[in-house]
Amino acid sequence: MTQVAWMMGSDSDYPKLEAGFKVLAELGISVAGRVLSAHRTPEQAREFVQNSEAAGVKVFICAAGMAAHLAGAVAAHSSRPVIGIPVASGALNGLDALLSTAQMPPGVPVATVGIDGAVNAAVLAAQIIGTGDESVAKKVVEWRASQTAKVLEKDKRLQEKLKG
Ligand code: RP5
Repeated sequence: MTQVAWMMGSDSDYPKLEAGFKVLAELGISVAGRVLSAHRTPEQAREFVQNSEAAGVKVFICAAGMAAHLAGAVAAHSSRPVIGIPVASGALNGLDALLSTAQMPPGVPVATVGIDGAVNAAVLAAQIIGTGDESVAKKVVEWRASQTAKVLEKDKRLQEKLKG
């Protein structure tokens, strides 16, 4: 069963998202990825959201650039949590997408991560799923510990360099 439905406004967004897909795979979370646009394929996007929700998807992740209304449109059609990723593209390089994604009307939240924040979106989705699934919660803790180990390793390398 698909746990996360990850929509993006264009296939040109995917390179910015790939690292997040990798994190979900590391955490053993099943994901369906689709190119669907709030403006260019509104009917297909709505249909996908409704079918995904009926099939038991737990969290939606929506990534889009420019006037990024995909996450908001999905939130309007679903009662599942929606995580929005503003993608840096176009003349304003993501600031437009950040404001369009984050600034939702009261009652229809989109949990917005930073510009191009695909990894954080994946971790947040896993944390949400982990509230009802102990094995996912445990994997998130292990993944965070591996991040800690990586940073400590970087510190060690710097200390060695500084020693000369
Ligand atoms: C947005 O417009 C997409 O999410 C993408 O960030 C941007 C450019 O889309 P393409 O012209 O590459 O399809 O809707």
